[in-house]
Amino acid sequence: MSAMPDLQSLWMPFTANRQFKAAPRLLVSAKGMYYTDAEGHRILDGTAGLWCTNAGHGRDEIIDAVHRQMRTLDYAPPFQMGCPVAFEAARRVAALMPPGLDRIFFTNSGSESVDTALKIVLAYHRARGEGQRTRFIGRERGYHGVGFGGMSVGGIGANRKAYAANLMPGVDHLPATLNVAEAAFSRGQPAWGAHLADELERLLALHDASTVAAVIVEPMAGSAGVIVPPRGYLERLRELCSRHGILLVFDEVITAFGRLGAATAAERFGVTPDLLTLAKGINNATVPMGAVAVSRAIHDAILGAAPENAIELFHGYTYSGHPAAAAAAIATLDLYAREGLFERAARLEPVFESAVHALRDAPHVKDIRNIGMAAAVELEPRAGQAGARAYEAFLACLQAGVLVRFTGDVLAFSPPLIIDEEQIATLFGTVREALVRIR
Ligand code: PXG
Repeated sequence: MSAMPDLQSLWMPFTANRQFKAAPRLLVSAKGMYYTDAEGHRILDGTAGLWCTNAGHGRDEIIDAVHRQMRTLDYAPPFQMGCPVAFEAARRVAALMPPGLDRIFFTNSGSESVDTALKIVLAYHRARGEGQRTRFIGRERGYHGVGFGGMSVGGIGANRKAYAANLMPGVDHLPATLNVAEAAFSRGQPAWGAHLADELERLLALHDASTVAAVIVEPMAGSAGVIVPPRGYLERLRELCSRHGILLVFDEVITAFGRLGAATAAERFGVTPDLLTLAKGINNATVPMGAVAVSRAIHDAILGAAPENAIELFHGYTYSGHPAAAAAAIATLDLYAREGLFERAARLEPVFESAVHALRDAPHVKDIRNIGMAAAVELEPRAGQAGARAYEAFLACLQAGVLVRFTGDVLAFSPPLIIDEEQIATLFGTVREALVRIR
């Protein structure tokens, strides 16, 4: 039992602050698959924090690497100076990316990665004399973080509403691919929905393809509740982008580093984008870090267009490639490889899939979706109280010692990749009991 801190000063992000502070939920320590809360209860982590601690919590190898790095070099300016650990981290990240995407720009979060990717896209077209390509196409229900760029290409109404007048201009959106009427209870990629990629052709006709800079999508939409790409959908987007000289950006902040049983969703789905955004699992969330993996052709075009000895891209962060974050990334990628965690996720996927789909006959369940070590259970909203059921189910699970994520009336699951079969059974068994208990 730890003392309750004064809760007033901290304005919590994406949180119902008043509701939370009236009945706080505090996590005070973590190890492996478990958190410990302020009352000393052990809580099974069904969400890998926020889809990020893919190797589990409190990994000594990562902590020790950060500690050693901090004692050696705490900070070095990343503009016009460098430190070896950042270069090594970039080399290691590049080695996991799809062929060709081997130039790595470091950021500190997924939001910064997205805004960085959008800026690189614009700089690239301009470098090639195609400065008229300024439009971006995102997708409804997409989440690309909270910067003005990412929010603008994002498609979650609640995240945009208060800022609507100041969103980035020149953005349009593809329709979301979720369709419960057509594809409820799909296992893995739905068979229905590839034709939705053809909506891109409609948008290209409307805006003229020559004005479009890039299409950005999450290969699997995480925040919106695990929306899995229909079979053939990403392939079709790739084909249309290539045909029209438009860059394709995959936002892999959630999907990279094993979540889908491979280093990237691009690898899993066999579709290679031109840029790929990263964060979260890049260093097990030990220290804030994000990155953009960029095709060498784009990198070289931007560098080649600048005068000799000039800065080629006017962009970067004080903490780009921060030594602590970079050391954590190297140690994390070592751990992923040593423990074969991406392969482990692929191997456990059928177990995870069966366990979540076993909830099909549980009360309130409207749809179940899954791929890799990610799954969502969508609930029928209670009449006049949208979101209440998922929130109550979340609380009931927490009470029973299991952390799940909820958004709207969707429960989402994305455990650390070290989860075992027994813990998978506990996770979904607890969810069933919670669904039985709520009304
Ligand atoms: N892109 C994607 C695809 C994301 O999932 C971001 C960008 C932004 O990353 P940062 O590091 O700026 O937060 C994300 C973040 C959830 C949840 O429960 C998802 C995210 C963050 C918080 C909660 O779905 N994804």
